Amino acid sequence: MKHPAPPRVIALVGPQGTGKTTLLESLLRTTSAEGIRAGGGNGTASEREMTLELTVHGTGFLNEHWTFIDCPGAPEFAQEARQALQICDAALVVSDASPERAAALSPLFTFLDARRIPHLFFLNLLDDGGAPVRELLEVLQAVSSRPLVLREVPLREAGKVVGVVDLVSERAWGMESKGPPPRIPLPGEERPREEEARRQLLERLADLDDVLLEQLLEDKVPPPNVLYGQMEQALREDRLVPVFIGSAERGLGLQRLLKGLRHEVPSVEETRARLGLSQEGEPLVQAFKTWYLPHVGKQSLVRVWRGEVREGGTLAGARVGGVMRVQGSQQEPLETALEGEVVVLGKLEPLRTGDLADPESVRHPDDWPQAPPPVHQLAIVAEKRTDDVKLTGALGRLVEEDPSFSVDQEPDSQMLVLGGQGELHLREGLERLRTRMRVPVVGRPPPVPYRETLRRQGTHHARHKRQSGGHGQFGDVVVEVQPLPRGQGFRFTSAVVGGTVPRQYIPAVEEGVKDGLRRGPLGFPVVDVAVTLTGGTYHSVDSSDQAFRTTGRLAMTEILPQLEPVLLEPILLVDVHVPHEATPRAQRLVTSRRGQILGFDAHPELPGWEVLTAYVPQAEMQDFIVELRSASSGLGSFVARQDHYAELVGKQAERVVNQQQAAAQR
Ligand SMILES: Nc1nc2c(ncn2[C@@H]2O[C@H](COP(=O)(O)OP(=O)(O)OP(=O)(O)O)[C@@H](O)[C@H]2O)c(=O)[nH]1
Ligand SMILES: [Mg+2]
Repeated sequence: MKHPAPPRVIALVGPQGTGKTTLLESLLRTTSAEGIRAGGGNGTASEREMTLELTVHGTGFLNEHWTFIDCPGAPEFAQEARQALQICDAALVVSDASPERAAALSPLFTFLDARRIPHLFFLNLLDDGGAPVRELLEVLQAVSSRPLVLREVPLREAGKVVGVVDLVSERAWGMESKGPPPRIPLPGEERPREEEARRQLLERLADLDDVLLEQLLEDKVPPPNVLYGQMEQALREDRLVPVFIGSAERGLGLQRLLKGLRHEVPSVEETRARLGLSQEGEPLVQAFKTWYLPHVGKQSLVRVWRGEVREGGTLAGARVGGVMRVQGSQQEPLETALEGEVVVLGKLEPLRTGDLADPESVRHPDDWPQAPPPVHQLAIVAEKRTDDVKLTGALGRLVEEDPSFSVDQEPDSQMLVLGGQGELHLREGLERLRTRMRVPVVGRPPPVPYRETLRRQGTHHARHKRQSGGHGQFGDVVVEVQPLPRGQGFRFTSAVVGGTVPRQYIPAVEEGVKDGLRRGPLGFPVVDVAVTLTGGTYHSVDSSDQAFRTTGRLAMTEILPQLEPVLLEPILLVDVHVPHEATPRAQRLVTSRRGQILGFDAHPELPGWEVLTAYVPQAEMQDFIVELRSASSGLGSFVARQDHYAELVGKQAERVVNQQQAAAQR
């Protein structure tokens, strides 16, 4: 039996809320998958919500199979989209026609261009009126290293868009309702504009093709089929980005888009070659998403790169516990998954997202997109104490499902801290812990690791003496305490001469001093101090390690309050990434958060973006991302790392100390 041609896989990507899900629904309606709602639920278009997780939908068009992966557009969920992009044959970038979208498209184009992922562009929301398409394209061109080549222009009647004109064939089509769109005549007065746009298209193509360039110079224009062929080739080689136009909601330009996909999107063989995967060999799959379902366990969403996969077969040395076709939130068991298909595989424990697996082995490709560092954190505890043990495992699975979550342990409090890409992302994380992992948790802002140090130096004589029948305890030390410059930590030296404190007890004194510094008079660990043991006395029977350790601690608790303790707060070095237009607002935000701006520069990778570098107190970073996003149309982000500690005095310091003392009394 001859298998049908393998499906081709398209990832729908683009800025948030530009109509990707709407477009998918319209495409499904136009093609064979009649009446399926891409969003999963069964609400109407007006209740459509932003996409948080990718969904997979298969359909057929003109006897060919297609798999569409609808990806979230929100930057908080960008990792989902990047993972889908890694395994698709082509990306379909959907954006509405507004110049402000350039900033949002910049990271996406940069990703696609760097990885040489063929992509097409659908300019959506071409409704009544609308912006002049060619002007808009010039704005967007600034953020794409590949030429954006307009393939169609809108046809307007009395200011209303009524159809699209294909610039290659110079034919016009009207709105689609049920079947294919009607051919409509191209009115004479539209001709000059159409011809001008066509001339630009040919020039763009000629830039990529010397033969065409010569022909054009001799005023010879090749026939449409030759031009279509050249464009197919150029897309496959990722040398240009064809731009289709239309309206997802009103059914404009959809058939033209589907035909464009049909002719121009590379096949699975070509994609395999692009990714450097060999054509010959045993079955090969790649996981691009992983999830855990209650009662079902682990499921891996994979693309089959080579061969066939069967339930009960072997992959990554493990048994394939089920092969399922996916359609939105529905799954349906399959006997065999064929080359090129996207399917769910059950219970493949060794397989992690990104992994390539053949029957015996598994490897993680170096170029699998790395998750961005977290920008928002919550300290979390299980709602029920009895879930504490389950929590660690649940968090591990959550990070496996979405590597843009991270889990750390806060060193001072030992609390578990869940990091993520924003408020919404973390809320989604907690929700998944509750529903999929069955461990309800509560999250709250993580503690700030304050420290304290001293402003004065001093000497202190401490004695610990206890007589309680039998053996007593006796320790006696003289210590000198000195503040050190910032960042020097803790230093202990002994300057004891003549054995006034016998050598064997000195380490115990140091331990005791450290005990005493663990929680200073303000309630935080004491740092940047030097302690010198200068003398003391001992008792031949009652002295012991334990007694000297207690004495060391006592010396600290007695002397520290007299040496002007001062609070230290952690300061982060923060690189804030924002679209150029948002830089002044980001700057104001940093300043209002007691930040100190160190400078700004053009972003090294993203056209149209800037990097603002600043010192910001960690205490001010708690919901920084929330305000940064609202100051930058949802696009801004940052990378922060601990840099140094700085003194904090006055009202703010008082508040911190009072809170710490109140917490200690609870
Ligand atoms: N007027 C008009 N509205 C549209 C069109 N396409 C989408 N919309 C509307 O735009 C809004 C966002 O559409 P979605 O399809 O959810 O956008 P999305 O790109 O999937 O959004 P995210 O998944 O959050 O990135 C919805 O209210 C749609 O009804 C269009 O062609 N014309
Ligand atoms: Mg969506």
